[in-house]
Amino acid sequence: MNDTDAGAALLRQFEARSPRGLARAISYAESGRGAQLIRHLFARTGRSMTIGLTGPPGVGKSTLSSALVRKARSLGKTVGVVSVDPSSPFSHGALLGDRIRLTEHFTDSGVFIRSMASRGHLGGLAGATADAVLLMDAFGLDVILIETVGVGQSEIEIAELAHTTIVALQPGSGDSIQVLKAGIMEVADVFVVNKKDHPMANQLKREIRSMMEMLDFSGWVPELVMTQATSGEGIDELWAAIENHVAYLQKSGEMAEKRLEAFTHQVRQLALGHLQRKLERELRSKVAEGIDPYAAADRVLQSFGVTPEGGDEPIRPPHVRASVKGLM
Ligand SMILES: Nc1nc2c(ncn2[C@@H]2O[C@H](COP(=O)(O)OP(=O)(O)OP(=O)(O)O)[C@@H](O)[C@H]2O)c(=O)[nH]1
Ligand SMILES: [Mg+2]
Repeated sequence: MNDTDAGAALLRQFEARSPRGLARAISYAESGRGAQLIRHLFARTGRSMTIGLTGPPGVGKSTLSSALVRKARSLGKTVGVVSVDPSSPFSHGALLGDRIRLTEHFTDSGVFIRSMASRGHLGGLAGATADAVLLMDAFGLDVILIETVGVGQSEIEIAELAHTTIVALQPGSGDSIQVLKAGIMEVADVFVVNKKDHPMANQLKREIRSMMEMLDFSGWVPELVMTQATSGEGIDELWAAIENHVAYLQKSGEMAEKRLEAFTHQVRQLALGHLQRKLERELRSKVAEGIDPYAAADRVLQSFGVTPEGGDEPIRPPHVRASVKGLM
């Protein structure tokens, strides 16, 4: 069977709303062969509510995911969960943990769970994840949850993909300082202090509150919710916070911007992936010539047909929604 036949069979399976079809479609996309499929299905996307859930290792993301899935199911919504491990492609420890926390949903046909590593995809972590989200959306799932461990860049990417970004933190871990340093503060739509059964939980809540006072938010001000994911405490409040944010996005007209942002993000990642490959080839052939780095860069760019641009305007990333008071 050649690739086109396989693609057509896959599309039929997908259209028959077979979960296996969705699973195979995501595998296809994951191995960098998703373009044709996405082209076919893209017109059907744009209906799902997309929630990003990020935070440090062990904070309780998967336990929270599982509780959120339960909540969404109780409201009759179908759910897709994508858990992304942006760390080593060879370590599946986190993914294994994710699956264990989600086992209660495995037999529910209204829940589709997918773990993925992101190696090999043209658009990196975001590329593979963005494709999975598009496919789940086209498949007709109502809610899509993207879980990713926060290791710097990944939460920023999630914030660009998701409509609502939840940042989970845990007491007694110095998490609030970490958040401040990594610039995660500015991407959170909802903060969750999980493990509220921990004695330091209230202190963390106060720390986040005072960090928030240092920021100017344009529009939405992040909500802060305390949860105990293991018992389900606070999950109703967390769901309400998500719904409040979605309602805000719809009312303010920012939902359209969000969708465009996610779209642009994926296009940027794809284009950058192509450019980077081309660049690597050019670098190999142009660099070892004993010229200065600026001249070498100019030459590389010329071979792209690009005239180097001047200017020292800072590039403001689109996901940044808040600024530090008194700084900007
Ligand atoms: N005490 C307490 N423990 C919790 C709570 N929520 C989760 N845990 C425990 O914390 C541990 C980690 O939970 P996970 O849900 O796997 O955390 P995670 O953030 O998905 O972890 P990684 O995917 O490995 O980054 C597990 O042993 C959970 O049972 C909570 O509210 N209170
Ligand atoms: Mg997990």
